[in-house]
Order: sequence, then structure tokens, then C-alpha cells
Amino acid sequence: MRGKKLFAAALSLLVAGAVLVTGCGGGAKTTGEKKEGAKYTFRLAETHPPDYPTTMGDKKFAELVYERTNGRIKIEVFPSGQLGEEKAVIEQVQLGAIEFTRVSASPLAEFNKQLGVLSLPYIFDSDEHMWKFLTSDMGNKMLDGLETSKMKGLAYYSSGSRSFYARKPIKSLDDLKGLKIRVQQSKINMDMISALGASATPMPYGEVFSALQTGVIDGAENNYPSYYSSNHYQVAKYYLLDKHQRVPEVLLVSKAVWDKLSDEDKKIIKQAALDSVKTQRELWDKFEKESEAKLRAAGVTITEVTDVKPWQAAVKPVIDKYGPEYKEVLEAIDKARK
Ligand code: GTR
Repeated sequence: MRGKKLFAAALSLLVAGAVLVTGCGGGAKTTGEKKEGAKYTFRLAETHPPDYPTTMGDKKFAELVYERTNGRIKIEVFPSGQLGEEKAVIEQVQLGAIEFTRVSASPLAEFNKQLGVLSLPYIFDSDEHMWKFLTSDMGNKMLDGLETSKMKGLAYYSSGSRSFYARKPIKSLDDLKGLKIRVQQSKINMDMISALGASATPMPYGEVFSALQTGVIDGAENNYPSYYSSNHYQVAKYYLLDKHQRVPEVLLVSKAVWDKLSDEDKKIIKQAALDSVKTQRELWDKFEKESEAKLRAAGVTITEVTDVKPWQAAVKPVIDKYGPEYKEVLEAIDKARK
């Protein structure tokens, strides 16, 4: 499966040029001229399986673009990491070799520092708080800010909150001490794990199941839907609901591709992305509950953290280290709390 992905990743680099040329079957030129009414076929890389809420959001987005351009712009969604792991996909999106993707803001922040603020632990009190911020001027500015990193942010999607899980019982902060925990490929996440007394092992998502199974790592962290759909719960049955982060998902397009589109097409694509958020969020809320129920039914031990204060105190060095870089954004996040 992953071998196939490597092949797909290599192939997509080779066909990078070809996609733009064949994609412009309707007659648009590849010289940068923006042609009204041009035909395109684009690819959207998604790490989750076909029925996962982000994938369903991507598909809704593609469907709206197709309808609103009368079939002129076709976006094919490639789920299950077929086009590669998130970090590699982002690199290819920067090159224009893959046109669209939906990724977590955590790995994305390695390419665009400003987004790192979204990975800071315990900065959002609730989903409501996070969405109030994401839909504020500052939230939108951060999506637009991706242009400095050769991408264009289109919309945010929901991803709930992330909590720890392990192969052996974990019931409190103390139980994390010394454990080898997989994290997304992001520096802030590594610092957060160290601050909590565990040892951080960054690794692509697709490798986590076998690393858990073979004991290369002791645990990982994610929301209920990912923990469930990745089957990690089958090999790491103890979930500690500490909700240390709420990292939104980001739907984005390569700037190289965006700059070639006509203003009309840009408008349609941006609006379709925003309109797909409603579908994604509804499906997210539903799937979050369903996956929790399925995890409980499968015998997973879920321990709720009733007092997050010791957790917040433990990660304070991370906030102290990165906070000053994000002063203005943190103020806007604080404002969205009120
Ligand atoms: C999920 C997220 C994925 C991926 C994954 C991970 O919650 O939706 O895009 O980033 O976490 O932990 O790698």
C-alpha cells in the first residue's frame, strides 16, 4: 500500500507538467494566460479513507465546483493517502505537482510559521471558540497568508480535539512519563510531548499502526474519528481524554495553479470550499459521536481528565517559548473567547 504511494508520489512529479497541459484540454494555455471558460482536471490529496468526514467534505467541495462550472473543472479526490503522506503532499502542492489537498494545520505549520499558533496546547476552550476565531478576520488572514508559502488556503474543516492513547493503561499525566509517543511532524508538537514528560517520535500518519503494533512506539494522540478509522485502537486500547489540542484541518490549493485561474474560477472555487464546510462540520459531529460509541463497544478504556490545570501548567513552557511569536494572533484568539 505505502509502496504504491511512493510510486504515486514519484509519478505525480513526473506528470506535473502534463496535468496542467492535459488539464487545460478546453484550450487554456500553460503560459500563465488566464483564460475564461478553460477546462481542467485537478487532483486533491486526502490522507483519510473515503467515508471519513474530511474526505466527504473534499467530495462536496469537488461536486460544487463541478456543478458551478458546468463540468469544466473536475477535482478528483484521492483518499487514503494514495498520493503520499501529508508532508510530502504539501511539498508537491508547493510545486504545483498536486493541485489541491486537505491537511492538518500541524504539519502545514512547518511550511508556514504563522499557522503554528493553531498547534499550541489548550489555546481553544471549545470547538465553538475555535470556530469563532477561524471565521474572524485574523482566521481568514491566516488562510491568505499561505500565499507566502506557495499555497492558497481555501477553508478550515473541523477536527475536534486530540488526546493521548497507548498500548498500556494511561489514566493520568504521570502515566505519560517516559513513554515513546508518536507526533505529527511538527516542532511545536515535539516540544509539547517533551514538556509532558514523554519522548516524542515524529512519524507520518500511515506508519503509526505498525509502529504501535510492533512496540516501536508506546502510544500516539489523535481525535476519536482518527483513532477509530485508523484502527489504532485495536493495538493501543487505552485512551486518555485530556483534549490537549484542537488543530483544525485546512483545504488548500497550490499557488502555482491558483495564479493560472481566471477571476471567475477563483471565485467559484473559494466559495465552493466555504460552502463545503457546513457538510464537513455536520458529518464531523456525527462521526465523532459514532466513533466514540464504536470505540466503547470495542472495549477501549476511555479515561476522562477532569482537571486540565496540571496539564496546562506542564505545557506552559511551550506557550512561553512560542507565545511571543504569535502575540497578535493570541490576542485575537483571546478576543474570540468573549
Ligand atoms: C488527523 C488529521 C490528519 C493527520 C493525522 C495525523 O487528525 O486529520 O490529517 O494529520 O491526524 O495525526 O497525522
